[in-house]
Amino acid sequence: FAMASGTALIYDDEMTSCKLLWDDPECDIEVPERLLSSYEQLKHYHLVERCIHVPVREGTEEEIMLVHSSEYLEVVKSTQTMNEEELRRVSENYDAVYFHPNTYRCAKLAVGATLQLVDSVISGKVHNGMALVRPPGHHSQRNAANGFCVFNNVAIAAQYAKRRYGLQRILIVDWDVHHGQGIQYVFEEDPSVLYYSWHRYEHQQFWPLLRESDYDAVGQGKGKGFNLNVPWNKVGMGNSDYLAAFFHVLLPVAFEFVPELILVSSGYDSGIGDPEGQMNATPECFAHLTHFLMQLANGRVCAVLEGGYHLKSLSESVCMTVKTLLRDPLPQISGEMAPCLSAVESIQNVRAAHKPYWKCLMYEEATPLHNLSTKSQQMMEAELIQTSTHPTAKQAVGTTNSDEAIKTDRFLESHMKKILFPVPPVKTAAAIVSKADAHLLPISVQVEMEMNAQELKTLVSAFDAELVKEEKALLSLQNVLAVLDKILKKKVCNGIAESSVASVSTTFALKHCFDFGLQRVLCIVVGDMDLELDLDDGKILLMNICQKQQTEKTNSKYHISLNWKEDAGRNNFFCAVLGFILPVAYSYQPDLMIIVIGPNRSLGVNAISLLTCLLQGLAESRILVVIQDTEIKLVQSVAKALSGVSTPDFGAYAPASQENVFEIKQLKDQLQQEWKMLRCSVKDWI
Ligand code: X5A
Ligand code: ZN
Repeated sequence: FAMASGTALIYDDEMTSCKLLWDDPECDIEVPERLLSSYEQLKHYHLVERCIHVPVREGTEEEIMLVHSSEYLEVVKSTQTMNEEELRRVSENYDAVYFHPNTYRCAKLAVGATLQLVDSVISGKVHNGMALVRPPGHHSQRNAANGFCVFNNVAIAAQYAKRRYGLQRILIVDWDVHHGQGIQYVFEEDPSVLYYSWHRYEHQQFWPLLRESDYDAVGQGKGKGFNLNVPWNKVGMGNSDYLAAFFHVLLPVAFEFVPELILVSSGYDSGIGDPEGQMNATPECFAHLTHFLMQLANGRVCAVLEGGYHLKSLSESVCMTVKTLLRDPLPQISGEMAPCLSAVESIQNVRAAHKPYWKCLMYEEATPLHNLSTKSQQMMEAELIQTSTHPTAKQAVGTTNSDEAIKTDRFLESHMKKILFPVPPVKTAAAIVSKADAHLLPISVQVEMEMNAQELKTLVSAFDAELVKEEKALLSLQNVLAVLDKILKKKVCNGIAESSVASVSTTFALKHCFDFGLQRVLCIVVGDMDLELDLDDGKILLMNICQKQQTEKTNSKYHISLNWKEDAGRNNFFCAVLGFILPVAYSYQPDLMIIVIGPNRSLGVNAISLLTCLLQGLAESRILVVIQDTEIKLVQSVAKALSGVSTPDFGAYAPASQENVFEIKQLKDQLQQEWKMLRCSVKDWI
């Protein structure tokens, strides 16, 4: 079974042919340049030529009527031949909408482009893709245009995928800064479509000013639990707030939901510099969000443009999304990794509201926070200023909007130069014991042959003169070193090495890393293994997922043990990885990761591979996996994960055991002062 490969890009400049013809300060940000500058920037980064171009088509009336009424369709159709006066009058019937004689044509192309993308992905012609469309869709409703949206492209696509392909579970992720109330209304009672949206809300003071955008709108009837709203009650949310919402809300639920297809309502008004959103997420944040979604639904991700009104921010973020869909390694995410109080409050509220519907939240304390006293809120705010600062909170007052926009332009110009890096031609290297097994690895993996014996001896003797005499250890080190060296010199991104003496090899590898000048190495040990390491200076963060209870050792900032019984591993995996390991790893911001797979593992092959996949957002994807025993199935699966040829399949979801959930909860409480991305409840703030 070969996985589909390739990324579709759908764009047609005909969709730039509609625009606002009169003065309207609310609508004048939705301009054709949004598409033009995004596409230009994609060309600039040579991303267009790496994608598979899929042509647009018009959505048919039948397809549009999967979501909209025929009466409404007729209204939109009638605008084609209207003069400006008539167009104005129709527009006034709706909230924040303008019509142009070409609007109907563009809106049909936007629907068709979205459906072309879904067809390409589901048929296996491509693996994933993005459609750059105008007008956007997520606010439009059965009988109404709304918020620049005419036809609900993504909602139509979900209905279409259900009808045409019989899909049973579709996830819609709406990372636009506005609530896609149009999508919520269509699927409120439908358990086959899980709708997730975060949005600027400010206690209902922000457009579209709806009560039903709050966290307690969980869906209705059979659809209860399948509508997830994360309302942001403050502006200035940034990378860490968005990631926290993914770790603590979307991802656990999504992994439990097991979607067959992911549609992204991909609006970038949630990005830095946007005049509507007033948020602070930098473009690489969208790379990380995209990367996490790619671990679900077999990687079948369809991103469809919604909002995004700061042209530079929009186009850089579009590029980061497409680059990630193409499976380039991700830039390190910038900024202090600590969600702000208001974000954590929203996250806690959604988690509490959804506790009845999701196993991953079943041990959650059911404490929504709506009646927090102003006093304690103020106290917590004071604390917030000490612990986490958001750029907008610090922004100078008295600057005009256009000053701000230009400032963001300049910031992004230098920021992108800082974070983008050349991608090594080969992603994954492997050094395996039995070279005869090389053909079992993905063809894109570069198999390492023997290292120069003298070079090796010199390296090893500098570390431990005794070791040079031990033939077996030497051979084992050779594998690890050959791969590590390639990673450090950026000839490959990541790699895998079999080693019969993993603990010695790992100690040696770490020493080598620091000699090379690395500052922080995240070391995850799966299985029972003793590593003699000095863990005081923070240059190593050691996490051990082991079966044997570690006597004496208590968990500390840089040494964390998760004790799991043999059979508990799989069920606890998501709870631990999403709620604990990833947040700690993102808080630590390593330069390199070493995953060591030892004996007596409490994680299976799929779990180890998925862990490897999920960690690839960190350290520019620099991961060394050291595998102690020669188990070709494991090596094969990890090699696939590292090189990105497939995402591991997990099958049915089982809830974590109460015992293990509590262990992780306790660890969270103990360590969230140090590793702030762990925060998903405000109780320790008070
Ligand atoms: C698609 C989108 C925003 C409408 C804002 C109206 N619409 N104030 O971002
Ligand atoms: Zn928007």
